[in-house]
Amino acid sequence: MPPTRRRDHVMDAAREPDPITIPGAPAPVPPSLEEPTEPHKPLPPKPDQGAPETRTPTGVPTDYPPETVGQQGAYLTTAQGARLTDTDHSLKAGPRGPVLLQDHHLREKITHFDHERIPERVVHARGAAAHGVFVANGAAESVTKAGFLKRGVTTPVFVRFSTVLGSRGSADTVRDTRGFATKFYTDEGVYDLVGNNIPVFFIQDAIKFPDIIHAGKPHPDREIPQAQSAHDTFWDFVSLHTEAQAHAMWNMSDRGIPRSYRMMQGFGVHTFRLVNDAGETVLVKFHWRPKLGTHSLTWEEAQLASGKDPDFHRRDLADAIEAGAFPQWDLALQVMPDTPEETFEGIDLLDPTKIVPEELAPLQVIGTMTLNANPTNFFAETEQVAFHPGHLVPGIDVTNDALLQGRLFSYIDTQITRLGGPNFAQLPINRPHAPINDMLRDGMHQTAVHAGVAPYKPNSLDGGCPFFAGADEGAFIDIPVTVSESVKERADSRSFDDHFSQVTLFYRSLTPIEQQHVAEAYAFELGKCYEQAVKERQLQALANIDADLCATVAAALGLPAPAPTVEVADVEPSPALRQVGEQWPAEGRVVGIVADESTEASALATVREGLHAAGIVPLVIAPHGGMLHGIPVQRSVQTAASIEVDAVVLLAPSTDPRALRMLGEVFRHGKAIAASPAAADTLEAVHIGDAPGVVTVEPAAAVDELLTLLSTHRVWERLEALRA
Ligand code: HDE
Repeated sequence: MPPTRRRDHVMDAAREPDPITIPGAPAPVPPSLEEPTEPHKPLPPKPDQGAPETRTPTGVPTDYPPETVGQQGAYLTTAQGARLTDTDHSLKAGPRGPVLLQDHHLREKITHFDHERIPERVVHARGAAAHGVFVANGAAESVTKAGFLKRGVTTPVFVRFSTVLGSRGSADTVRDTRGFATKFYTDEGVYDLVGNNIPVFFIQDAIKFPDIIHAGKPHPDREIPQAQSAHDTFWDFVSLHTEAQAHAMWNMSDRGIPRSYRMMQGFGVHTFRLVNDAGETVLVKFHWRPKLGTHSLTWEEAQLASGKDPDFHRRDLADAIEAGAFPQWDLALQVMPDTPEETFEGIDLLDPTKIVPEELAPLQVIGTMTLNANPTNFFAETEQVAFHPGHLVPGIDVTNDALLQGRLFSYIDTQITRLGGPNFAQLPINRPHAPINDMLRDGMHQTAVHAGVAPYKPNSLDGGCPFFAGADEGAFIDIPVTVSESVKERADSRSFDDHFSQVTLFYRSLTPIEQQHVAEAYAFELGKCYEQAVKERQLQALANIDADLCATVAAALGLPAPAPTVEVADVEPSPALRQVGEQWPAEGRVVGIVADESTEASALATVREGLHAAGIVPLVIAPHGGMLHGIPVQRSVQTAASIEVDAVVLLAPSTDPRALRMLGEVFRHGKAIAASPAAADTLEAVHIGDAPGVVTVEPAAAVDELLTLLSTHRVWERLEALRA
């Protein structure tokens, strides 16, 4: 090719070209490419639609790389970045003509929408999550080499709470176990503690998981009932399969209907093995202890909430974090010696239907977790997060618990379907905060651009990289546990055969009002069953647990109470299992302030500010929305519900039946009520004036009175009196 032509070509390209002209066409107007300075901010919610008022600025910035930010630039574009002028009209052959197939924007928009849903989790489908931090106090350093448990180390976390049985759209307050899954983004890789709010499980071996879940899920013919255990197939299974009795009893207790995710304990359930720098091992159980205490709803509240606010727990968590009332949990260990038998005080530590009472192995706090930021996007974070009990870090290892061993297989398997391929660890929420250099390649939704030619080992072409780490470089080394010489068989050890003694222990450890709730729950659930044989078989199981409980439930069902078929165990109660009796901070609770135009502005302001100062979220309730004395009204009598509040301050008299119904419910559910003298007549009108936990006080003293009453969560005395 002649060199002169090439030079000419280069010179031509550098010169500003003449614009193309179209003969006869009007001169084109150049489009403005100037960016708007700011995208429009979303409109603020109306006062009665918004979350309770924010006290402190919320949230830590999430630690995602910039390329993961969903929106870049201010203009609406296609997925390929072409700017758009219109997204409301399809491209048509004239305003009344047919839509043209060539409309790429239309096809892209609808096609993407058609594929917006992914399969929900087969269990734990309904959940809510938050970001936070875990700060270790160093107490665990003697038993584990895990770096994130060293004194003062701060680790980002993401926690997802869930129900087990219901679908993604089911109600939050159903009677069920709650998931409590925590992802620690440690410097040594991700550690997942995938636990529940109940310390025992239904089954002793993972091979039975499909059976218990099929039994608990809606009946396969009509697909009802949703998110409930009150039906024949569930009780059919647990009455036949008596190892499930322990977990079923915990579900029937108040633990099955938590007041809030913020007020739930969490348990690792299985026994884990820890190893320290010296190679010494211990067996441990993990416990999360909420700083706010462990509290529950009443069954009537739970049922009301399912209708009035199916998002009750999800809203509660998000509102509290937005209001700056950051929930906190201590992480604690029960530490047991690692003996060849793997038992402690006669309790088989490989049996996940058993607890170790705290009186035998006390909880030792090893750090504190604070949840301080709501997710930015529910789908990207809460829905796409993928936990796995096999995500371990050096210093923490599994045991031979057959339930745990099966879980180690299940989670990654289900996530490949749910998240559409094997690369979900690259999603921002799942990405470890430690450097990644694996040899996993390609696959659906691969977003990494891997360099090099040798994703195999050994290799010479990539210089032998990646290299193996030794223990000194922080490698995860499986603890060299001796495997006993055994024959291959499908069997459990004999110690797994005791299905009742710990159920008796749990029941006998509860206070009378808690025991009453248990009996009522069985009566409700079995009362919803149709099959006589199922009810009778479950009564037989109750007879083996506690004769009084069995008699109460049998009487409620109108059936005779059977005699036990195994000797009822003589057990030492564990007071640590009770939820009633202790005092807890009231921080993060919600208190309704009922006021109207007759309320003195100063009284409203005093109570509201006093509650704020005590860390309580005030909810102003008035006959109308909008503003009252310059303060935003968060609920009108139409939108207010008793289930939303832990206590009420009545600053205005009322004859509105909706307000009175709410007051009646608050009273029936054992919640504290403080009325100003101006509102005292209303208490008299609904006959609740002189009951325990109902006080008439000047507004200035109302908050102090409530703080005392709220510290026990409910006015138990009143609940007991109402039951008597
Ligand atoms: Fe799970 N469990 N599980 N589980 N589990 C799942 O994993 C499974 C068990 C728990 O918020 C699934 O990604 C088997 C015990 C929580 O994303 C699945 C067995 C405990 C969550 C699965 C168990 C749990 C799950 C469904 C019997 C408490 C929600 C979607 C051996 C210690 C995590 C998914 C989240 C989720 C399997 C028993 C806790 C199917 C086979 C015991 C908190 O993989």
